[in-house]
Amino acid sequence: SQSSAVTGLESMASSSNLLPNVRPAELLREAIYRHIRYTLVLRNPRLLGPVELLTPVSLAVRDRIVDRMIETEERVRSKDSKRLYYLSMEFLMGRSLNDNLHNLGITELMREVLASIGMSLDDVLACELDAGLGNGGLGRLAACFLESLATLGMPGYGYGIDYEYGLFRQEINGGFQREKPDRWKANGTPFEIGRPDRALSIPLYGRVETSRDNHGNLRQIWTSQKFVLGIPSDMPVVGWGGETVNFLRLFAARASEDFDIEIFNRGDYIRAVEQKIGNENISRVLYPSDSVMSGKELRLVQEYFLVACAIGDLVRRYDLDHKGYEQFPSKVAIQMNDTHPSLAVAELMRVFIDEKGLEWEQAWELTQATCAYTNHTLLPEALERWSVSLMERVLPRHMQLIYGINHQFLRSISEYSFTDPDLMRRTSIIEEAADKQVRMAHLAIIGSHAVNGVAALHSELVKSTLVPDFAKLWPERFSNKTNGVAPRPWLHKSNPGLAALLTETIGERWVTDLSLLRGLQKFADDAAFRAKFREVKQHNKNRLAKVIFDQTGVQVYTSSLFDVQIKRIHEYKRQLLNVMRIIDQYLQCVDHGVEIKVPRTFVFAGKAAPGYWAAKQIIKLIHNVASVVNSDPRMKDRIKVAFLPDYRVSLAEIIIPAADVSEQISTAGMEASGTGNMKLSMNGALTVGTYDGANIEILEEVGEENFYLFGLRVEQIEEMKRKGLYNAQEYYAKNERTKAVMDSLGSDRFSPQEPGLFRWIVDEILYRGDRYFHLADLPSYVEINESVDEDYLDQELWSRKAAINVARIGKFSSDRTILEYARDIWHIGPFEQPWVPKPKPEA
Ligand code: B1N
Repeated sequence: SQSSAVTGLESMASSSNLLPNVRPAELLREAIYRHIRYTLVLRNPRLLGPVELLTPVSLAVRDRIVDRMIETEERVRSKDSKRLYYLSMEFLMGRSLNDNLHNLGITELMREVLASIGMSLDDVLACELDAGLGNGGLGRLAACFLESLATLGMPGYGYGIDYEYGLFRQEINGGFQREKPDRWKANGTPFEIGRPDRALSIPLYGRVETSRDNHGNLRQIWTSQKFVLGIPSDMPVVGWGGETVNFLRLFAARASEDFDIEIFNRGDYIRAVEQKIGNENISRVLYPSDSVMSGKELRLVQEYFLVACAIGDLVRRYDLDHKGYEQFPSKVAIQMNDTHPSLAVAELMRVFIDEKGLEWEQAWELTQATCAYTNHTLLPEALERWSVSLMERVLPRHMQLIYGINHQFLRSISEYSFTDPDLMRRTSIIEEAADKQVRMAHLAIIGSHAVNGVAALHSELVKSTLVPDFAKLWPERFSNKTNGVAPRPWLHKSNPGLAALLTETIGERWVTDLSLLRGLQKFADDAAFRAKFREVKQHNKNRLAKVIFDQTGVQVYTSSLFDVQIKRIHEYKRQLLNVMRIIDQYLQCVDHGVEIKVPRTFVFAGKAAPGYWAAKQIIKLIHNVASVVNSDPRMKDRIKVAFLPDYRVSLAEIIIPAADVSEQISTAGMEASGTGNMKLSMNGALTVGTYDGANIEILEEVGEENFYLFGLRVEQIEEMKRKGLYNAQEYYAKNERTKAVMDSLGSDRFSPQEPGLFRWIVDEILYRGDRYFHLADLPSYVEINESVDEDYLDQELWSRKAAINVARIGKFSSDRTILEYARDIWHIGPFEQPWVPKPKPEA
């Protein structure tokens, strides 16, 4: 692009002492050569392969980014701007080099430079391992938010953990998932800038003593703690055009000299060193479940480690330029990404009271005005609760503060006890049970001035079903912030064909103002435009077909409809429903001679939590169905099923642009938002979806004639649950095809060599209540797919619908989401960036 190419050029001129009229390509090549020689100490650049070139190429790019990062920091600091800190246990950043080149606008320049030394840029990019420091949607949302913050020129920073091992690598063995450690740092991490000088010492364990301070007041002193060091590294986050470069600060745990002085003093040197090593485990590995809380002590310690590092760091930064804390909430906003960092509430109180000497009332006012909380799930098994006894041992001072917060809260609502004597029990932070628990969502809500859900329906359900008491007490605190995805990585970069077509049709400004895609609307009726649109899709499908063949050996037809379901494997996301529909089509074809009119390629990808047995069995089922269907000559190759292993950001970037149909089929009320749904529609896939999460809003935007809606609504599901009306056996008995599908699972038709393997599915659905309503939704799912087939046969009709999806998807840019958070919750402003739209007044 014109503007970004200029930016790239300037960037290099400003970071180099060479004359500005030296060609940028030469400057860049010189920088790479310098790193090959002086950083890697290698002699002959031309003998290096793509893996060896990745580091020097990345470092040459990083040098240019660093200048912008320093500049950005000077700008924020000189204006004393309010900063937003996004606290998250997960950031799914994916590959950095490509993203950074792209946002700097120097991808083509780098391609040229590498070509001149006989190297392919794409080969080098492909060598980078993903930074997979997250499980799925929640972690990727955090990454998209950082990209949007930088693109919008806002002072917003991520704080996270520098996991040595990210989410496990998934291998498939005989159709079963095997987990392998993800050594993502194995080839170095050129985009992590170490900041050992900013290390922090984090206290853990110990006990609380009461003593008197100089004024004779009682003070609680946390003593005899153990200490671990938090060592920060910064990952630069480059905004579009490179004007603003923010950072994600990740902390690694290192043993501190004085972790447990007593053991050293006792002279037990070996045991002391062992202890030290043990404490470096805090940042060793990401917990691999996104739906069940683990309850393990190490996870609690991780959560506190993140919170204490982040708050220690941001308070230190605040202290550099400010006296006193009155101004704190007008200079600092803290966003808690789910409850995982909700100890921030207690930690801020501890810092204000114990370290800064503030009184309780003022500390509380500042804490509440600073913190805000986003809820991402209603699933009861994912809601965090920590046992009081564990918290008392690991964080005794925090437990005491939480009791104080709870006491003050319960007193404040005591007036309502006359009319609602149960209110205190329901809203208390402490759940009174045999083993007392701390309800982290209650702590987060009470300690925040703003609480939000991630899609309209979800935010309503938060208020009506998750925490109705809090919603009634403080209605003004609750709001919705529908999720979004960043269009630079998920459209402009990953789908260059479509991006070029969009730009040639409506100009380039859509990249930073996605609502402008509306301008495409009229071209959906233009046959020449649709032909080009189809050509782009075909190109992307050809590319995916090669990847499928390389990864799985399955040969797919590039002219078939590509139907994709890519997301974590979970019963509520209902990959099983998808498989049942495939089985139905297969049985209809081979047992009843029903012709399959539209050939389809079913693409699955996703990881199962290692401890989630049912999810792992579903992966096995997909493989077994694939092997039966793919090899049955009676199918005449009309259906192919492929499971792509090791789903991750860089694989999503290849699958999404190639999709014709996007499967978003969760049980209504269970998917908080979804974000893959947005990425797929943005890339011209049509959604087959339930009335759930952000699907509802996508449907509202694209229009029901451009969306394949099916299935029960939340209200229907809630009513059936309430009245005990749902009986899967009735659906089984009254629907022939449903019965045939279930029977095939019970009769080993897809597990001839493994008798009984899928009997559990029959048990779960027919005899254990079918918690996810598979059988209720199967017939309407089958039916809607017949409409899909019919429409796909008319390629002009289909591409019109697909183009309209792209034209009307603008709402789901994370730029829009971030502008709403900034306006309603954070109250941070952008620096002047030419493209930043004025925030729309609230409706
Ligand atoms: O967060 C995404 C949403 O789009 C998805 O609908 C939602 O399922 C996802 C515990 C989670 N909710 N909760 C988690 C992740 C890790 C963990 O340890 C829970 N992830 C979501 C973004 O809003």
